[in-house]
Amino acid sequence: MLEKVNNVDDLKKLNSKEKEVLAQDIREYIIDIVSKNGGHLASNLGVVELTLALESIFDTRKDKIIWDVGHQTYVHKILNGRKESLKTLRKLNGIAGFPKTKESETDCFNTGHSSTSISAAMGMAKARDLKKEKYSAIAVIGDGALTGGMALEALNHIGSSETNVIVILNDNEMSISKNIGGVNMLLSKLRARKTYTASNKSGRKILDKIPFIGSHLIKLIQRCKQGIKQLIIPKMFFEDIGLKYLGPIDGHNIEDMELIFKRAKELDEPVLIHVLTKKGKGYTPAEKEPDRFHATSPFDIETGEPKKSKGKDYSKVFGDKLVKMAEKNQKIVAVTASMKDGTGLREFAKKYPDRFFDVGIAEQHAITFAAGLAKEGLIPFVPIYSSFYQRAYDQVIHDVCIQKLPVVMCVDRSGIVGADRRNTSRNIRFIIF
Ligand SMILES: Cc1ncc(C[n+]2csc(CCOP(=O)(O)OP(=O)(O)O)c2C)c(N)n1
Repeated sequence: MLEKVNNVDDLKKLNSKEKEVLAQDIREYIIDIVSKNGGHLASNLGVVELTLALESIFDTRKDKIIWDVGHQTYVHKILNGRKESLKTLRKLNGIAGFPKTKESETDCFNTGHSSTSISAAMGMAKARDLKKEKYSAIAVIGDGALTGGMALEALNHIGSSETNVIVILNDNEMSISKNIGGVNMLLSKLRARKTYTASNKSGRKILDKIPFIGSHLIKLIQRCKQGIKQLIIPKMFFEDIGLKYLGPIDGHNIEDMELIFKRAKELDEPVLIHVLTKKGKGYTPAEKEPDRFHATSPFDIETGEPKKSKGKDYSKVFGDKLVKMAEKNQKIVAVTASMKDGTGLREFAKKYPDRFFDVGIAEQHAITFAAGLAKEGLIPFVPIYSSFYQRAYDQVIHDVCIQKLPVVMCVDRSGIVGADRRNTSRNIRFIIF
């Protein structure tokens, strides 16, 4: 099927069964490439059906789909003119691993740093309305990225705007590691609800046809449902801050998603569609260890084992040393912004769970939180990749440096990174505080 599909027009001609076959082909294609070149695997496998449904209902040549972080856009690239060039992923002068406006008009906004998509979609929607144009503005954001302050700031703005912006929450219960925090607690209550399916909708159609009684019955059921919702999810959060909540919906059922996307497209208000997906879907090693397969080096498809065993890198040296120092000094604590593994803190978290804090994708909060810890006599270590430290410049200066607080800022990935070197100005950066 993938041989027949070269662009979104080919996709739009397929029926549901054919799209399912295509989804399988795309998975195999991505696994094959990433096993050879390395790349972001688990997140891409999780959004195959979601991407097919989105690109079937919307038109990326006109509508604006902004993928948060953007590490999960391989399927989008395959459908939008870059099927062959995906083979050059992580190669010198090869295709970018993230959306790039320079690469295609269908990549409508560059992403990379988390939690920006809702703000950008809101900006595009407002521009559309002012210019009296017609297109949809859609942010696709993961449950991990939703923990970032910017995403919450944008939701706050959208809620009072009456602007048609569609937020698709791609909820796989994972950031890079297991997602944590209050937002995750809220989502787990919503996940527990019955999923919205095409058959729910057809049930409604049948009721609709019964004259008089039908509409009354629907209203009654809706009132009861609302009552139950309020009981289970106090105040409904998203609806209370002004977004229509649709879902949860099975993110691997293309037909169901297409129905709900069509509905959202017609609404004249901000909508949040809660889509449930499985990270690593369709490749057993990645389903079992989605964190290891979030971003991977080349691996053996049969076993899932890396082709080259990983040597001791700077993060490992740092992590081991910190564990040793923490044995001797009880005041040492560690803070991460959703990067426990990448920054070498796995051992520390295991050994000292009470002294380890994963605050979500929240670099700004991480630094000021560490400032609070330091002010009260603890010694916080905060390892953050150099690129993401940018998020917290203000907190570093205003909350830590000016008050001369002993927060230990550990900046890694501040150099030229091998496989990612093309186009990645974000990797060539030195931070001196
Ligand atoms: C500001 C910032 N901090 C950290 C990261 C590193 N990072 C990349 S993806 C990711 C997890 C994203 O989780 P989620 O949004 O749920 O997407 P998923 O991969 O689960 O689909 C993190 C922490 C980042 N891209 N930006």
